[in-house]
Amino acid sequence: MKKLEAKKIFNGEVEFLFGAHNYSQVPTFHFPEIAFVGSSNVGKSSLINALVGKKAAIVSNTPGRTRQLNFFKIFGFEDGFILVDMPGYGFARAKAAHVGHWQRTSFEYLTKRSNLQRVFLLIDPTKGLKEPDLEAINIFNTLAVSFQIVLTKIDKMSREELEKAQNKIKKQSEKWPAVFPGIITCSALKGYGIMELQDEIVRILEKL
Ligand SMILES: Nc1nc2c(ncn2[C@@H]2O[C@H](COP(=O)(O)OP(=O)(O)O)[C@@H](O)[C@H]2O)c(=O)[nH]1
Ligand SMILES: [Mg+2]
Repeated sequence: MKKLEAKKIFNGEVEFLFGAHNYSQVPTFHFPEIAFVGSSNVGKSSLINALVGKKAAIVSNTPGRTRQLNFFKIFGFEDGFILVDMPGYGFARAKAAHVGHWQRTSFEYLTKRSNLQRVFLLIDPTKGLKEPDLEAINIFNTLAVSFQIVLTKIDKMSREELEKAQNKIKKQSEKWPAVFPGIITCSALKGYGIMELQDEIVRILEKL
């Protein structure tokens, strides 16, 4: 897929479908879904906005919406596909009884959704992998949920710092069976890596 075509797909019509508090509220769709997961403030909503070139996900930043799963439909490719803006985690298996309702909802979504084609796990490279990230990765590996690492906010680092952080995560990822190879680096603020991520999503859709 040519870069221009991917860009055209993402710059076309996008619609906020709904926000779900419970997994049971989420209808069964036959459109492919791509989910964006990560800790609060890692930049999930900003990245979705950057991908679609408009303020689509801003709606999820309004109070009450941040603990929902927010579904955005992009119409420009075949019958359309869906980007899912997830609430910030973490999941703590050992403390299942104490895990918040919205975290359980996320967990249920990520593990039950048959049309979920890829999970992008966002990591802030200035912080590296934290305990909640490792817990999520553990769950993905255990349940064979295919996920790919996206380093966000790379505008905050020098090239050398980024390379160092990226190498460290790459090394850690060698032990993860469910990780999709290739770390994507981007900045929603500066637009770096956005086209690459658009291309990656289109590649996922083309393979279906
Ligand atoms: N410097 C920088 N800041 C960013 C970037 N993406 C998001 N932010 C900021 O990080 C904060 C959290 O972003 P948001 O998208 O709401 O994160 P979410 O909680 O994961 O949805 C906001 O203040 C954003 O402006 C980025 O690429 N670079
Ligand atoms: Mg958000």
